[in-house]
Amino acid sequence: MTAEVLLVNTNRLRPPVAPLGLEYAADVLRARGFGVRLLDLCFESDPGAAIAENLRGRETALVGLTLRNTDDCYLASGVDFVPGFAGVVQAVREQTDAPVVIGGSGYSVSPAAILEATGADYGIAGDGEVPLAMLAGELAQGGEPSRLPGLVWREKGRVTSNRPWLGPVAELPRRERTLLDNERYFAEGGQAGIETKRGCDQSCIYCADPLGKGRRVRARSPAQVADEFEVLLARGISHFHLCDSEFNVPAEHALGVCEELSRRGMGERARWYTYATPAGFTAELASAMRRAGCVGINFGADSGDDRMLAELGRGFRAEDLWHTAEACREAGLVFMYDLLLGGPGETRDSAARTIELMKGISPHRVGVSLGVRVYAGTELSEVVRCEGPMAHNPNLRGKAEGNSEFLAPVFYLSSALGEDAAGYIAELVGGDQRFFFPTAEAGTEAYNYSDNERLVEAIRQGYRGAYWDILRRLAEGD
Ligand code: B12
Repeated sequence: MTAEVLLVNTNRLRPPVAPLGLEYAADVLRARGFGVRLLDLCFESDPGAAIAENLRGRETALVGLTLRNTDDCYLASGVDFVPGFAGVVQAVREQTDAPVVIGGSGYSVSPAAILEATGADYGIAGDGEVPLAMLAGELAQGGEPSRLPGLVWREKGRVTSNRPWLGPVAELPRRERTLLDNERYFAEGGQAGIETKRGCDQSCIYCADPLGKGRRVRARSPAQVADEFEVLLARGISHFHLCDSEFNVPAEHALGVCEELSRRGMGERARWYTYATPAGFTAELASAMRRAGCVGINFGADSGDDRMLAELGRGFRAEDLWHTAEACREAGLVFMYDLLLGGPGETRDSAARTIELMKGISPHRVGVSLGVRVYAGTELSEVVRCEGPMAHNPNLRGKAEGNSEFLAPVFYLSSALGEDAAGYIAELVGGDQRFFFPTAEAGTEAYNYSDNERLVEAIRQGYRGAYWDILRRLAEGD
């Protein structure tokens, strides 16, 4: 019998979010003839013991570990997950001589630095399914893997990397969704993830998504997406969150998916949520989404100030936020606007204008993030470099020293907001219940989904759906 590939989920946050990437990787590995087993540390009370037990006395060809989040990306809390992940890699190493490979959406924001920090043998940046199967094949044959797409490895003491795999996702095998305990994730996490495409062609200066997923959109066919809904619905899973960067990029694909979902009666059978951009969002798309089972949308609005929207590289204007809101209301969709305050050029005036606009438009909820996480390879990281030595940059918060790869949480917070930026924003929000504004003092449960007990309890009581919408319903007694 050939040795199996062991896939390890290291994300233990609550509510639990299923590691979709591992599930998709398993489909490709199996299609290429590999045996696959899962160790889901999310549901293990003693991860160290579970690792030892899983690896003891078993032939293992390769161990793949996923890192979904490097940190919680919140300035107010600034929780760093990389040290814990490095500990898990170490624990695996102690139990096996099999090659250790790491990957994931968190891993892909800083692949070389995380390979160094963890001591894993290989990393795969970006899409993982095909490169992981290729690597497993190459290693099984004693081959030389250094030409594989997305591979990150050490050569003569230096970390080297290849470009990510950016092939057609529509040609990947059918998504079986059989690796994980999806029913348990639904019962405890309140939703299941589904991807309709990868990649994003928008030019938001702070976003790391295009680095890992590419700038060219690689779509799955509407029928493939609908099939995946069917697979999960058949197991009693009824609430979904799309895992696209932005569902309506491009709008034609979004419309095509909606048509297929409507044709299969998803409007009556499924309830789903998604991220979307206000750029080019139309009433036609809103009503198509509603007919297809969409119930709520989280828009990355970022700002209500035209100058700031331009600074952040957004492709819309403040006025569009009114039209988007109107389209959602007409279609009967619940929606929220996510703000990203404190970026380059933010002033007390631009922040005040943004909060005022939000109060005027009155989306169902407004999420406020203060401080923009800086990632290597983004335009924002170039802005930071141009501003001189990081340690003396008045616009940086978090780990500004000895962190030139931006791996530890570090945030841009425009000094023009003043010493007490959080206090100022809190004053502007003025206790308005429609706003989620996490602060260090009040705790971040108001909006952070990382170990959020309020959400865990609500889901236990039967709430389902996007977390912002569950928090909204809790507040409104809905
Ligand atoms: C949808 C989404 C959510 C939804 C999830 C809904 C659901 N049911 O799945 C919600 C809203 C709940 C959410 C919450 C959070 N999220 Co989120 N989320 C996303 C998003 C848009 C998609 C994630 C996804 O599933 N993608 C699809 C899968 C298939 O892709 P993937 O996971 O990347 O896997 C591929 C590769 O990474 C690789 N791979 C994965 N694992 C492995 C393992 C090995 C061994 C290998 C080789 C390869 C590999 O192969 C896979 C297939 O190609 C991403 C951004 C993005 N565009 O990916 C952010 C993202 C992952 N989230 C992020 C964050 C910060 C969070 C929160 C911590 C926010 C918070 N503070 O509340 C929480 C954490 C929740 C939790 N429990 O972990 C960040 C992480 C950034 C970072 N620095 O690490 C991201 C990248 C967004 C961003 N750019 O800031 N999120």
